[in-house]
Amino acid sequence: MSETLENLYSETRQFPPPADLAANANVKAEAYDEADENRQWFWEQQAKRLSWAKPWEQVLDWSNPPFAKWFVGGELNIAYNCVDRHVEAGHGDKVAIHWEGEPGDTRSITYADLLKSVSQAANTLTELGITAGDRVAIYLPMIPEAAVAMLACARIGATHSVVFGGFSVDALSTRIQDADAKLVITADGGYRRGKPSALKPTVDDAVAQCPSIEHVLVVRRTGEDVAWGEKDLWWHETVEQAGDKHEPQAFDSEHPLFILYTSGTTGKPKGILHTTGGYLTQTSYTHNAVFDLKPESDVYWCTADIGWVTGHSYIVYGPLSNGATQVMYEGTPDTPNRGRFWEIVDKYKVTILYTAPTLIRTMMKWGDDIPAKYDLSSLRVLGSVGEPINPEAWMWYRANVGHDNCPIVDTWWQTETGSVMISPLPGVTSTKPGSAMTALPGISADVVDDEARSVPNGGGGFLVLREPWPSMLRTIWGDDQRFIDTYWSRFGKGAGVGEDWIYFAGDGAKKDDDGALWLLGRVDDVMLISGHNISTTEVESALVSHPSVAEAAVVGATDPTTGQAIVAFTIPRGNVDTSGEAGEKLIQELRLHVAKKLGPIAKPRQIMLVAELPKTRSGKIMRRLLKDVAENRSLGDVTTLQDSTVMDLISSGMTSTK
Ligand code: 6R9
Repeated sequence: MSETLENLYSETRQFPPPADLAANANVKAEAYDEADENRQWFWEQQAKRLSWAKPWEQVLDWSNPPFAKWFVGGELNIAYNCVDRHVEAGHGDKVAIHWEGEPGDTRSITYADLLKSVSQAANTLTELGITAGDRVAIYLPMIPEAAVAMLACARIGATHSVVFGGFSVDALSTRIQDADAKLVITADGGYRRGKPSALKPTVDDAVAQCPSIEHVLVVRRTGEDVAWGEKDLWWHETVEQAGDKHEPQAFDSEHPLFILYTSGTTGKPKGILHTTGGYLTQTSYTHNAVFDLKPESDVYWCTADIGWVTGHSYIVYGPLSNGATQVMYEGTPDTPNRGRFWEIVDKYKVTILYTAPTLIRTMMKWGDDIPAKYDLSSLRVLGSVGEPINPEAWMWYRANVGHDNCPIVDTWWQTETGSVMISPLPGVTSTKPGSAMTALPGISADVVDDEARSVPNGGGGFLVLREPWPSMLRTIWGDDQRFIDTYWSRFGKGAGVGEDWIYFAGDGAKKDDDGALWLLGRVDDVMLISGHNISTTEVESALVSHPSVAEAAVVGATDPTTGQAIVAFTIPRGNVDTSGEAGEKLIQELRLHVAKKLGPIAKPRQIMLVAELPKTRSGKIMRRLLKDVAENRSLGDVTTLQDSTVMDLISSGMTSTK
């Protein structure tokens, strides 16, 4: 049985960078060679983007692998780098955040305003007894206070642990307990789908199970009634009344900055730990390089939630360390109508948009006529993150949002990597729809077979990282052994082979004939069909390339003859007739379409037409649950689903579309 992936999909379209963007790009092609010549020297140059209170003595200490230390002996304050220094440089009046509430209320926050709020919050946290090294849980909607709370923690050296505002009591309390947090910062609620959505009751129930919590700091957002206990304090009665001067103290480069939990498919959530100097160096560098950020003229918008790593690195730390002006939006893309995103792009003249494939496919489903109603001509760079982007969704994004001339940067990275690792550079790379292309300068990514041998162009296997990088996770909070077992024991020294430590990312990937990288989804999701390893991503992309399909999720279900068989859940585009015979006809057509694109081995045994797919809050399809449906099992853990009613919809639709 071969363990490497079949290489089924081929793509020949290619788009060079626009000439004017290439001519003025922040990062040019030479960067790759410079970094290849001397990786540590390269990262040392990038660290100079930041303001250090004390210089480092050593770039990288890798004497105790896989535990890395970057910029050893250096000291800096993250909040100073993200806020104060821009004010000191005369940019106090510059807007840091154009915030747009879902009901239409807005706030424009300058760097001077941000300095005031972060200083006040830092003073309040200190008064509440929070000191360097303490953990603070943050459970907030997408309001500016979320960024302020994170920066205030960073300013005083407290380690934040942000938990998605949609997670349940159990998810919140296990994360608080694992981190042993002393304080929770939350809100009465936030706005979602046109209504206030309460948060405080969840916190109350969670805190009842968490004796470590001494105080709960509550932002008033919706004004709805909340129960009030003795640990509770209002943000507006504390932070907003506090002194607005606060002297930032420098912390060691390896001081813990945050813990962020990733759920994974099995076991308890892993608390991914990030530290200070290396993390900020790489988020700042990549935000500048990958988006070609021009802080004086760009308006940047990342649509992620702050509870996802993308919100940490590319709403808070990357953009603010670079002095960017950005948009932050509280709500859902279809409130009050399906044009809300494009209305925001038009209103703030957004130039750089960073979003997820799930949203792009949703917009495809809603129809081309919606973005066409708005003026999107301000856009100049488009980004994608979170999942492989199907080539047809990429093409749709380029044509309907990027007016056929914005480079698309498909950025591969993980909570664990802290910042972007694989991506085109918008002024350098000729992009191919669906490919994340190449590792960034200073990053060593490879695709290997099951014996850690680099696969040749045209081959497929496992994505690995061969060299440590500045924003790498330092460990799993409280569990060094699990850190070693999960990421470092599959290949290389940690697996008892050779001298090198090799990071196992858990993703399947292939190199095309030109050596460009294609991400193929989690290795756990790979299907084994009659002895062939086939990626879910490739079959999904083949389905999405049919004009009637907006979105597809594919799983391998146990099959008596083939071992596993392909079962596809497919969302038709808005205008497609799926009733009765038309639906049956479409299903047959789709099966043939996949066989034609990828070969008969990839032909789905069964296709179901569905209205929605189960997704996490960061938009990743939960194939594990679909597999339960396909194999007629009762559903596993659904606590991290964005919308738990989706599974009822899918299970009940099963029989009629078989
Ligand atoms: C940033 C983030 C990490 C996993 C990762 C991979 C998938 C993310 C991707 C991508 C293909 C991309 N992923 N970006 N797959 N192309 N551009 O998403 O972090 O939530 O920890 O997820 O997401 O499978 O391993 P996280």
